[in-house]
Amino acid sequence: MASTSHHPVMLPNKHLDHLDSDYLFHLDIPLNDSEIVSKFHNVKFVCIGGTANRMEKLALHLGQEINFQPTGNSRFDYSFTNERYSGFKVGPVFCVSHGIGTPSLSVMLHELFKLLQKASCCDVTLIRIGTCGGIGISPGTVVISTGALTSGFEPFYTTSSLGKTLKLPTSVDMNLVNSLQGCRRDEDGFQVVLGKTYCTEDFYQGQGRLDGSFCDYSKADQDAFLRKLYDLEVRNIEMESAAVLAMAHKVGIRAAVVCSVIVDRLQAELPTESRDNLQAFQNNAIVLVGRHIRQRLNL
Ligand code: DUR
Repeated sequence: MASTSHHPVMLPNKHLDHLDSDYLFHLDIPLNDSEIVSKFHNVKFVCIGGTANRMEKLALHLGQEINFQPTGNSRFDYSFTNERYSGFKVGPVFCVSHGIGTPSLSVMLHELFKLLQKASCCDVTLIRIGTCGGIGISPGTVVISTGALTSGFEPFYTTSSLGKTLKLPTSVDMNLVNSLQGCRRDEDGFQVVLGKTYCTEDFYQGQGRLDGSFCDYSKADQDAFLRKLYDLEVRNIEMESAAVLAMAHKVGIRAAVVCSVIVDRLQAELPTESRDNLQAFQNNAIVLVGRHIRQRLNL
């Protein structure tokens, strides 16, 4: 690693010290199985994204980037797939799916963080690689989040604890953001933009679309909403950034959100590009993160 710092994952939950056994119910990993847990000790990067398929391809791509040599017949040094989530580990990189939205994501992150602590991981970076709608940003562009806003246009991830609303501040590591941005090369056929991300609980009304199953606002209201986001320096909309940035901040793990724009919301509701083009757009974020990981691993 380029950095000489040494930050072990240390979770702010004293109850964890007193559990006899602990099973990661959604990741399907028994934390008292030291053979499995020790496989994760070398993890330095956790890359997360919506779907299992995309995470498997991502792990294979990143494995090639870092010259990962699998042992035996498996292409990964650990993998799991269940009805909820999937994960694929290639050396120091672990790619895990999170589904859609912060509720699905947060369940996975709690368990992932517990796994990282149990495996005594140090200096871990968490990167969400996803898709998003752009605000005045054309499809194919990669947006790196400089912060996340949620409803009310506030920089908090809102959840609940014992029936009370819990607002966790979102926080971004600008060194990580700048380093990711610096991985763009002049010959790349895409732009990289920094901006705030608006994180919603819904794809349709939450993101100001007119084509949900119900909608009680006008086209003029939609225009005003998207314009307001632009004026607040928001450059993209998706459904997970606030929880990624707030939960990672809460447990002291460096995190970033890197998303490929698949539709400019100032131009259209849904993507109009071909499946092949959408695939290529998603690759842009992956290319950038792959270079960052190689650089950080001194490869
Ligand atoms: N996504 C959005 N809005 C968009 C494009 C992509 O939320 O306009 C992301 C976030 C979510 C999934 O996980 O993709 C929804 O399709």
